[in-house]
Amino acid sequence: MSTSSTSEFGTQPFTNPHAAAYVRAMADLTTPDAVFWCDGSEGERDFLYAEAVRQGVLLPLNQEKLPGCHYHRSNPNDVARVEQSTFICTEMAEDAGPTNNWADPKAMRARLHALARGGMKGRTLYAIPYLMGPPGSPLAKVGIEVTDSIYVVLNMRIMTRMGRVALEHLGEADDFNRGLHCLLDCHPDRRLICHFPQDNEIVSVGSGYGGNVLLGKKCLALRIGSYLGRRQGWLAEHMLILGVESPDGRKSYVAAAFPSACGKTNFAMLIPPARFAGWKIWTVGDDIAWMQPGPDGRLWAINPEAGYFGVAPGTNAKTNPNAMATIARDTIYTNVALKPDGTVWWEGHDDPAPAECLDWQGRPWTPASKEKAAHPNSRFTAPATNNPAFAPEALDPQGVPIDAIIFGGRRAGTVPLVFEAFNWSHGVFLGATMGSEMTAAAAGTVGQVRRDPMAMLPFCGYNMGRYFRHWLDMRKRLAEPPRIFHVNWFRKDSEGRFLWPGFGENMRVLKWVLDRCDGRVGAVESSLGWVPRFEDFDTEGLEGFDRETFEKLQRMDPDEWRRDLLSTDELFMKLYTHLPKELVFQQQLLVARL
Ligand code: OXD
Ligand code: MN
Repeated sequence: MSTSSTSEFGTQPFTNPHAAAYVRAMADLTTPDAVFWCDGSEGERDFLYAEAVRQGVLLPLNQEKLPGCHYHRSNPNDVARVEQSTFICTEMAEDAGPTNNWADPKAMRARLHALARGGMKGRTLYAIPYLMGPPGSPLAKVGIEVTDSIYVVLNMRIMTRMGRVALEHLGEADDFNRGLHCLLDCHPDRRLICHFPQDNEIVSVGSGYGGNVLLGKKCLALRIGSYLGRRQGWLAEHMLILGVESPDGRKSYVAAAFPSACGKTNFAMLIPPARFAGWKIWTVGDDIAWMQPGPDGRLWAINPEAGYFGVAPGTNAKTNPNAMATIARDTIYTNVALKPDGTVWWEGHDDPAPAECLDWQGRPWTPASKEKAAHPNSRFTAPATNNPAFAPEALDPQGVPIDAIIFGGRRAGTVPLVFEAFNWSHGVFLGATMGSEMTAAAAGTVGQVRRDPMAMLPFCGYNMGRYFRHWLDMRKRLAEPPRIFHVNWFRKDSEGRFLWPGFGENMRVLKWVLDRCDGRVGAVESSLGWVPRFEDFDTEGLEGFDRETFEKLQRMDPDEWRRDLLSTDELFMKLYTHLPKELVFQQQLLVARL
């Protein structure tokens, strides 16, 4: 095994002895033909894109229409996160808790090493140093990912602060996440995404899908991050962060948790409707928030990521103009359709369906084809700084102070458009009991409602009961806690039509949320929480939206809620041994109010 000899790039081993020793140990295990030490430079980027094109991993797109953009097709069996193959490996099974797959660390490590042994023969090992969070942030964390996928390297370049900046942040320390990724033969039987939170280590084999292999994202920023957050007194959450600037120049910040593929990216990049002239939304992050109490007793948040790994289908100039501008350059498209002119298309694109193209599997496709041209979980990977609404505060090491937290699921029925928690522990209860219909972001039954506490069901790296306790305990360290809200953009009428237009119009909900935070409006007490009065809810310019529609959207049917509570009960029973009593009391109070 030699250091990469194909170019001047990739030849400089890391000077941090612990990082270099980890890479060498992984190379000894996986026996690649060469080791490529990434430094994150521009020259290296150009070299790696050329190399990925040469290998056929990426296809350059039409450089006039989509400058700097590339196209990738994954193995058709490898298109989403695989929750059934994702493990938390802790000494005690109860540390992983009943909502995670648990495995004994020694046995799992032996299994993984047997799979990875010699697994990079004939290939190049890329050693990627990366930083999650703005350089200099007290919350920022370093990871070293070792991978044999050049696609992973190029995606990590977009999604994280990759290269020297990470090694500089690390200095001489040994405090970094160790991550091994090995494609193997990409067979579902040999696909395992394993976390060793007690060792700050990740091993992912047998997949090339982003959520399984861009180890900084779900694996470090959420699963390992949530574990570290509990020990160190902070929160790692599946939340977007946005800034709302009012016409007088004041900025407020909101963090919002929605399950995967439920519109976090769209909400984070929202453009207010004409009615809100002078208002502006700024994107701090679209998927992950790391939050800790500041010296002022407020909750401060950073986005640990540097890019967006967004769902392509449904993205267009109406649903998300900022995303369309963001992905017009320097973007990697995965599993979308490829048009003859070297541009891309997906269901819900602005352009009409092409007369002919290649579908996400490379098969000829026409509008008469029965299957979709783009995979429902096809993705774009794009730099956050491309976003016209990118908030400069996203670069601030201290982050932004959060005024409101919003929880939301995708629910065709039962759940009103918006309501506010009575207090912090009621808000934690609302987050803990969130339900949502499953989407294509994970392998499973799309459309089935499941409890997805705080949108963290697939991402909480430890016992969910203890996670709720940690949330409740945070209150003691917050002199000025954010207010907590629950929203549902997806309620339908009896004919199956959406009752709420969503997208930019969600600004109206945001306005009510901020009016509540600033004490500008009252609210009505309901069984579920504080709800808006129609008079306080801005509907000006919202065509055809009247009091009756508002009431349908806000309707609360006690019978539907009692049915919903049965599935909350199921979750609570599952977590019984570690479930904080406060949440049981909150549930009893809700039952009493119903
Ligand atoms: C994502 C997800 O990719 O949640 O962000 O699956
Ligand atoms: Mn996500």
